[in-house]
Amino acid sequence: MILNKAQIDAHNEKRLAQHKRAFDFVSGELPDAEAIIRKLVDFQVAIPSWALGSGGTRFGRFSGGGEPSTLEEKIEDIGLLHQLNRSSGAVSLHIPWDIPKDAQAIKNLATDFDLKFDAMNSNTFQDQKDQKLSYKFGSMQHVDKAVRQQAIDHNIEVIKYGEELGSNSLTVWLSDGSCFPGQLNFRNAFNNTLESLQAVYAALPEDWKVFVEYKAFEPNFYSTTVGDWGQSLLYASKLGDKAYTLVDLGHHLPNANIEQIVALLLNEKKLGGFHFNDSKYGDDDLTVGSIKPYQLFLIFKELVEGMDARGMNHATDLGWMIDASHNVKDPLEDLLQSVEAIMLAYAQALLVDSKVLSDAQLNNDVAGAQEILQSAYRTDLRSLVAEARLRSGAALQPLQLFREEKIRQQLIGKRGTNSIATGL
Ligand code: PSV
Ligand code: MN
Ligand code: MN
Repeated sequence: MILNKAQIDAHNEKRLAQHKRAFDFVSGELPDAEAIIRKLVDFQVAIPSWALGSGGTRFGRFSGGGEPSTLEEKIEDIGLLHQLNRSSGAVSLHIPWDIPKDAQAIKNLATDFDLKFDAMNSNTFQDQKDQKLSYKFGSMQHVDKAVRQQAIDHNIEVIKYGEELGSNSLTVWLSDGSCFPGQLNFRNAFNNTLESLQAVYAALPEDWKVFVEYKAFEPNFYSTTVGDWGQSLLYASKLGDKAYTLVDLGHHLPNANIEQIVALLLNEKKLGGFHFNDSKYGDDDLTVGSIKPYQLFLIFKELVEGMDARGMNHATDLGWMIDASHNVKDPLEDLLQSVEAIMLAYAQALLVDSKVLSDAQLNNDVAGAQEILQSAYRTDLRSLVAEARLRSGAALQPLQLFREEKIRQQLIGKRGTNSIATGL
């Protein structure tokens, strides 16, 4: 392991007095800081195996060096993140980018780092070497039944890998759609996709869930067959109780009210998974909370309220994953920032007194309701998030520790400057 407990302890020791001052100041003002801290300690967000190298754009890729080039190294990187913040305790694999050749060995390695396997992701949006039929004109929607069958078989294979690793969910994101009017018969594309998804659903183990991820556009720019939450909800409803919608924050048309979508999907018991990222224009996959942190807070407020209304466990009853990756930052620093933004928004959402808010709503007190939300959002809870880390044995300031211990330089020393992570 690149980092040991003594290094984390020494880092925390140096910052403890300053941290305590900030924490006592804030927690003294809160009605129940302890309850928030307990929830923060439990909350874990999965790291996708494809976010550990610099990636992102179609136009160029600039590796900062020391990227993990095997699945084992990717798990080591996620283990390192988890040591630093104790909130990244799960891995989400993309097949075939990260095929576990020896599943038991990979599982053991993950256990050494205290990591679980979250949702498995299939990939029928690219052609792979040695693949028989092409997905150029779609996969599950394809006019040729043989292509559809190939896509079904691939998803079933992904489930098999997941079973070996102890995962219990499959995320299906399809790039299927069309680029020009007339290219596709919408109804046929929908029905073919439904039939294909039904075949995958039939192969799901008893305790598994399938998440149908939607996306408005890209790589198809005229229509997408699972293009929005309505279409995803239709598929999930027709498939059955084990099928859910997955919301990726970057997959909406500009200015969509994502918090309302989340509230309604939870209300319908059909929200299953979540991909965090941020964007200014489209599916930008930028660091969580870097562009629209208030929107992130509003989404979390709906998640907390909706899950509480249904008696759900925040930490385990939805599949939480970061789906961000780009070109200009160290991917590990970037992921630390994303996790921090998620924990902060979650903490702020937990601060909202739903009873007081509900009273304001029942009285049509519009200004009062806005004050309640904004005062939670404007409360600086960074020291609470740090306290949760401290209590779980992580670093008070993960990013600083990453830099102090020159971890990237160590990774470059081990893996070289030219190592390339597989993925996007
Ligand atoms: C597609 O844009 C997506 O959000 C899906 O979740 C994919 O699995 C992931 O990005 C990586 O391409
Ligand atoms: Mn996604
Ligand atoms: Mn995406």
